[in-house]
Amino acid sequence: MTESPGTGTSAALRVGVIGVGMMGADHAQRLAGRVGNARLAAVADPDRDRARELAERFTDVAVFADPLELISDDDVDAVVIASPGFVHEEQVLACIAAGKHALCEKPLTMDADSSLRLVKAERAGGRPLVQVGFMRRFDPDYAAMHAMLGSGDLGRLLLVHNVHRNKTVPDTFRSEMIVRDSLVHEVDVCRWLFGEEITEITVHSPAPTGSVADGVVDPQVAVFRMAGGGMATTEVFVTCGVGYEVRCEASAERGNATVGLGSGVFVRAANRWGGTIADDFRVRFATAYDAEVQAWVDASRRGEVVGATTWDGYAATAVCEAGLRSLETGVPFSVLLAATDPAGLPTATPSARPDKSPARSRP
Ligand code: ISE
Repeated sequence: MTESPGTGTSAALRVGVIGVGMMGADHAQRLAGRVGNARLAAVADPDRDRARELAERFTDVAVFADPLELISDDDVDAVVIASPGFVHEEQVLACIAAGKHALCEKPLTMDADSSLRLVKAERAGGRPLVQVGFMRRFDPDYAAMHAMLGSGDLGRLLLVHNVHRNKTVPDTFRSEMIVRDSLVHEVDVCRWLFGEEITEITVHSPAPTGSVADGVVDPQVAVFRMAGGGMATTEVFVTCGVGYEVRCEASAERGNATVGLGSGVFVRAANRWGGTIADDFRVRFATAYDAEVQAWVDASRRGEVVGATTWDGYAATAVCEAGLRSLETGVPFSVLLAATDPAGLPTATPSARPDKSPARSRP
């Protein structure tokens, strides 16, 4: 592409993907085959052999071992960051410094302070560049529920109940990851559905399943208090053994709505009666991921950001940080967000309890 994104050019956006694990490979595949106006131009991973292996599945894809080299490469217009969360800060900052659009997988970073640094860096740059990968916002059913609640037809939203179950996770998965990598999705869903910040979180530790290592708390039950007084509950159970089950039920003044009761074909055959459950999130949310990446490509070419912003990523990280303290201590923690900068870029959701101090939590 000879012109930079956002200048109305018709050339395809040349996208680099950082991280060639499950999610990076999935995004590479979608960029190479299913997303319009984009081209998979490069992949990067410290494990160069794995990066090469992925690149060889497509044509004309450059390979980098150093993600920062991919970001600064002149033949890369925009970047999908699917690396582990602890390297996101450095990579997102490099994208902002290079003026390149980024789609960063969740969590935005590992703690609220570093996420806030990204909010500030993006604002200092003067233009929105970063979308955070909260794909539920692009799932047709979640989007329809959001629109229905937004229309006001059901009255004021009072309660949300989420279920988030994974069939299984790698053995390395620990209690903290259930909060940071899994619950973080429902943190975003609740902020988005209520249009308010979460002001308090409690993470309860019920008796654990026998299928996890000693000391791992699975399942967990999280309770959020919203700025307007509403509440939300979430069961996260990452080794449920059944399949990838995600549900969200919203209870409003004049009705309720549920997403995730199952769809598709209902079968009676071979002693089986009913539908099927996807094994993992790449299948359940395939349509959402496609729509999310297409929306990101289209917005990047216009020089805009859609979906979750760095502020949303920061707020979600701050809630999870408080959630981790609650998980450790068993008591509720308040979420105090940094004040929004009135001179900065608009945020998608205003801070519920502005405080002059940086993001922090307290019991
Ligand atoms: C994973 O990282 C995801 O993002 C999935 O959506 C989530 O369901 C899973 O629990 C996480 O490990």
